[in-house]
Amino acid sequence: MTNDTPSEDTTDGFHLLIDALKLNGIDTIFGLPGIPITDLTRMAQAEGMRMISFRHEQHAGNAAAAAGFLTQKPGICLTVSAPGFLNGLTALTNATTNCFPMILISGSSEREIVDLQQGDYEEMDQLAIAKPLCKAAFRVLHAQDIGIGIARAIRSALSGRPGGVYLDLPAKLFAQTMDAAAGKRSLVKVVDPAPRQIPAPDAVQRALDLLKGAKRPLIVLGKGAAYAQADAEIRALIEKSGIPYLPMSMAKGVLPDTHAQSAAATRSYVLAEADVVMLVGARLNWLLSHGKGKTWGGANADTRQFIQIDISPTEMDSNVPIAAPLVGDIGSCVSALVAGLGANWAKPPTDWTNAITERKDKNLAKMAATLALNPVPMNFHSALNVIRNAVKARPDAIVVNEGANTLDFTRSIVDMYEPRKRLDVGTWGIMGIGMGFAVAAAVTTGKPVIAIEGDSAFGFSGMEVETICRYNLPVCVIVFNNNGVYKGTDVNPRGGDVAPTVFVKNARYEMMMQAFGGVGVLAKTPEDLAKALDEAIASGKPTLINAMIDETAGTESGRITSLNPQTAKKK
Ligand code: ADP
Ligand code: TZD
Repeated sequence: MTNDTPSEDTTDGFHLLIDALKLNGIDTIFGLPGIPITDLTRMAQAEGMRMISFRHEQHAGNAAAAAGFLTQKPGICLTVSAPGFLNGLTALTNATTNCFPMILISGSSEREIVDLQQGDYEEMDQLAIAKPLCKAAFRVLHAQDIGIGIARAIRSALSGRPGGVYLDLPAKLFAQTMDAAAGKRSLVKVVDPAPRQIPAPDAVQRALDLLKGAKRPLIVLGKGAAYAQADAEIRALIEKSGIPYLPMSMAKGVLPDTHAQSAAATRSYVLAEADVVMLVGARLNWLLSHGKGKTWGGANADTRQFIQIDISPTEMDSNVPIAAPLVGDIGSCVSALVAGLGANWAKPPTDWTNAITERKDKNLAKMAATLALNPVPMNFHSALNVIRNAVKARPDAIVVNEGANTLDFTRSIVDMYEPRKRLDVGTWGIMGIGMGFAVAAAVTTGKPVIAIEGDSAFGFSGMEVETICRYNLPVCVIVFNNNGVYKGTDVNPRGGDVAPTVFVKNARYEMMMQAFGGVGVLAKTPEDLAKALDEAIASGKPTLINAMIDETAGTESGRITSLNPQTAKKK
């Protein structure tokens, strides 16, 4: 092996990396060029890969994570060393937290200098820093190991519980050359990167027995169920069993939200009253109040039993005892349950399903009345009513959603009709995923994307509207502009600076899109919003609609006010 320029008979680290990705069906890289990976980005493009360049690595990383969730192939994020790596790391860790497969590939400085801390350009021991923050981390030092390095990264990201993987590639590696034929032989096409995990028959039977005895059963679908792409099996389980179900945020659309068995419109009732709850790709974390406390109170609080389907055995008993753990991949577990229901399966008692339907109808009627109002200025409901209708007309559109009130209201008002069409702040409730997720959704699916953004949330990734314009992506960003974080009415009691949650009033966000050649529209009424959104979806042009929302609408932290220390103290 030498460091000569490759000739016809030789290859180099750059090309081995590109060939290894392509061999594994990866055709897109999200990243940001610079030393030592600038040439890599050029060569990837020259070799026919899609190279999507961002303005900040965190958004490239978020794009890779969303691509991973949508496609079941690890999304690739490529960054420079130290600062670029750190910018990408938040996205890698967020992906790991959400169980999305991605690989962060960062160039790094010379090992000899880094390890002696002699002050190299962008010096940092990146591998050590990444390790505790992701699912797995590897470094490749020799060109002939690139094939194996990529294979290990792909398998680590996809197998078992999916997650983020870090791959450290020192600058020297890229220029190393080796014999082309040997290089080709060194590449690995990963066979069956996410092997099915068949549940044990006795575990299936235990779950079925519990379901059979239930008087008030409930199924909770989480984003693992969306990721698993077992849509037909899940529908069969819900419909054959007749059990009401609740979709977690990103599981909306696995079955259409308008499905008769959806209990989403009466969430608190079913959580409090269910006697047997089956979790399908959903963790009993804070988003489900840890499976205990007031949310899960009600008549069956002390006797409620849980069935949990998850690929990760250690998820069981994480918060409350799991009476029937079903460890395996969702497709296999759900098929086994459907097969076990048999011909004589008795649907749940009608006093339970009727009680749910009754409450649901009442709540939906109440919501319809609120949505029909047309207050001036526009509020969350009247604006979201427009988007609700737009998504109904284009169920293939992908909704990206972040903010506090903007998130909570969108989740409950905008129905989803197809699986994996909703991407949001996920397990951490992180702000800043908006434009990265939107770019990935557009690039990987080609479908229209509607990004529904609080004005604070939008600010975290707003510069990427240039990226959206540069690649001419069919993304319509709707900024819910209420002049601040949560709302725009806080006042500094001492005068002087504005309050910490307040922004420039009536900011003209639409001009940011205009600055890069996209369409920008100021919308003060639902009619303005509907017209602009229809045009954006029909034209596919990058669009930003600045939706002016009543600055007094909304509550502190949206629906999680109770997590604020001051509020918690008062309780
Ligand atoms: P939500 O936030 O929607 O409630 P979570 O992210 O908490 O969902 O839970 C997703 C769960 O799905 C994780 O525990 C993960 O291990 C699991 N999971 C992901 N993919 C699969 C799969 N293919 N089969 C089984 N479980 C899966
Ligand atoms: N920083 C990061 C990375 N993630 C966060 N979740 C926060 C800060 C705190 N935070 C929230 O939890 S929501 C939110 C912040 C700053 C913004 C809410 O304001 P908004 O939405 O304008 O986006 P609404 O609709 O006006 O409430």
